[in-house]
Amino acid sequence: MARFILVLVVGLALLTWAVSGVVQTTVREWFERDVNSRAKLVLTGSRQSIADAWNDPVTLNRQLVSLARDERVMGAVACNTDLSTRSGTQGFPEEFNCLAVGSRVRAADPVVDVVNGELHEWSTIATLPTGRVYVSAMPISIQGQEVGFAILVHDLSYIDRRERTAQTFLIVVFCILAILASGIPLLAAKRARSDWSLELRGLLHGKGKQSREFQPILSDMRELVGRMVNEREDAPGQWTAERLQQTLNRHLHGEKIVILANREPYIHNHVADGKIEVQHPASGLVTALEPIMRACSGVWVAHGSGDADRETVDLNDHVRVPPGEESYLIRRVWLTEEEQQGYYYGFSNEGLWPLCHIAHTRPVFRTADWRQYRIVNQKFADAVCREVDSKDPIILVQDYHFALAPAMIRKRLPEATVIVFWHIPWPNSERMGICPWRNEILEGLLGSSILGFHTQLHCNNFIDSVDRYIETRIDREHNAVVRQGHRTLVRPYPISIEWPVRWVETAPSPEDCRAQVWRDFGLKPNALLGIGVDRLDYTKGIEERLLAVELLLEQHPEFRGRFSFAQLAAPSRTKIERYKELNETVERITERINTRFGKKDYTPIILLRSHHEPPEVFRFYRAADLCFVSSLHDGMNLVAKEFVAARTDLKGVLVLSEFTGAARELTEALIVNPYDLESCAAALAVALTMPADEQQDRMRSMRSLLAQFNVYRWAGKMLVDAARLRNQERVAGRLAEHANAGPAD
Ligand code: ADQ
Repeated sequence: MARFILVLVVGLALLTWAVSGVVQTTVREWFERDVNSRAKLVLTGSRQSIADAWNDPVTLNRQLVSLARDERVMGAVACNTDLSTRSGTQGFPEEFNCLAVGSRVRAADPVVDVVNGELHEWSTIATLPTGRVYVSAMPISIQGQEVGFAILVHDLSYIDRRERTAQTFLIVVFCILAILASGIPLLAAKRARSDWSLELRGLLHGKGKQSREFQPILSDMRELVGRMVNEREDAPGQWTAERLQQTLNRHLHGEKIVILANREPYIHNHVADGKIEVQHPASGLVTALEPIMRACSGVWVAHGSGDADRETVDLNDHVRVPPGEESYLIRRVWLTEEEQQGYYYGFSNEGLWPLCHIAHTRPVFRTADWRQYRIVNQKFADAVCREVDSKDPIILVQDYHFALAPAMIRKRLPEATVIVFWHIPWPNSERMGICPWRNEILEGLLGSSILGFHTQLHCNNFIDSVDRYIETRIDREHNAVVRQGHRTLVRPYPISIEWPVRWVETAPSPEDCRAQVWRDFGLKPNALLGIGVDRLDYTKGIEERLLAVELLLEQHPEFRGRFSFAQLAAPSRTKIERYKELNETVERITERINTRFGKKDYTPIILLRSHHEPPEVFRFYRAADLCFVSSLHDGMNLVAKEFVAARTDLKGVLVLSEFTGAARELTEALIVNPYDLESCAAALAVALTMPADEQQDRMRSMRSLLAQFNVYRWAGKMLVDAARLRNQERVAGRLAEHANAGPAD
């Protein structure tokens, strides 16, 4: 619009300039012609009376005065043939006296018409200090004898004045036109815009009639708004707890978030002397989600698994956490032994967990476990629905324990935004086919609005499984699945850790941590320490890790007596046979290596089979020379990220399995295949001899990545996608209402 108006105004200015030139010339020519003919007329008309009065000076002067009475005539004069002045009016310009004009009147080649005799009619336009004048002269004859001539001087300054008036007039007209030309379109556009925005606003609020022309605009607007939201949220800068909170307020109006997860973030257990202690469970899911809950508040619905959990809840089974801070609620759900056995140990951890991880443990599917899994999913879904405070809440469902809950929640709350995050890998469709209840699992998950995985590969595997086993429409362009009119977006959201990590903020310096650990384990001053931190789980490749350490000591005698590897192994799922076996195997391998290479003052493998609270875990991270993550298959693996976060001193080397999601991001780690023991031992040797500046370079690069790609960004991306989806659904709902209300006029 601005450009159009500019072009219009410049065009008008040029036009006015051209027109004013033409007008000026034309006006001048008109007036000059007019004066010329008037002068002729006057002189011709008065020629006889001047001739009659020629010899009577008084009458002659009166004649001349009467000629000069016209306000445009400056003066008149009568001249003798000898060019002397016979009579004249006052104020006659001296420049055109009889002598000056006479030479022209007598000229052989006069400018104007020639009459008989010696004298000629003559006229010219001249410029005096007072302005332009028109001078005309005409011979006077008495009875055919030339006796002299008369001169008349016309004032032409009025022509200039009129020219200027005409120009001023034109400029005024131009200004008016320019104002009208720019103002009218502006007013019209403003009016139209206000009408449009009123209509559009009405439409978005579900009021008024929808014009047909709005249909394409609305869809464009939706896309544009989506893009703007994206761009805004993709804006550079670090994601923090505050930014996440602001995002929630801006896009979701600070709505209460409800998280459903099997594991609770704070477990109350009895300890000695009847006291109750709070424990932070060893769980990647809890590590990631707890900072989100502290930032956003809301309710975390989970299994109350601590032996003092019942004593610490209120009448609604709520407890406020974190202790001392109390920014959100845990809603504990109680499970019977039978339910826990079937749902948690059975279907979740003997069925789905090995199904989703390529770790060579055969999945076990029992009908009784499946029944409990369904019952417990319903129990948790009901608990979630009781915690919400609107008909369209935001519910974050976590992990493979709750594959059925999304559809159950949607049945009771059709307008809820259900975001599911699957923390473990999703197998390929062929492998998924092993599960006898694969269709129910897939249908349950498709109750969600957004389904997140760590990687695009897992998203693809999920979509392929849906494609292969159930009746749906797959929208590959938008990575979405549409089933019975409901749409589920399938998206990768690589999980991470908080940044900065609170346990690092409060930890002693790396030197102090090293000194403490060295003291605790009686390590020699020149000792080297490797660290592994895991739940005792067969997917983590702990056996392979210990075997690689054994091979290192075998192949590199220089590290014997010097290099120790501390494995922090939190007991996990201990009721399951495979985990018991793993525990025994790890113990056996440890004993063998320690017997083989250990000495009185040297223990190669330090096996710490217990849960460690985060400050202790971070003390080990900060003390170690290397951290070895050797998972056979891992959705992400947060231990790798925690180790990098802990190394504020830029020291230490990460040796990382290529089968973790983390290996895609932490590319400056030494990436290994845990099945290839030789290369793992070689990587350990490289790590233990890596120059300090190379360690720093690698650490710096990984730390800057984690600072950006932290868990607030992970949650922020999901919540922004959820907000966009909610907007789109609202607009789509209104469009559908309008469509149902009949065609627009
Ligand atoms: P997990 O399998 O639990 O997580 P991981 O991501 O490594 O694995 O997280 C483990 C967490 O438990 C870390 O915070 C670690 O500090 C803590 N931990 C481990 N051993 C401990 C011990 N002995 N004592 C105390 N704490 C201990 C699942 C998936 C992962 C995914 C996460 C998050 O299997 O692939 O990264 O969820 O999505």
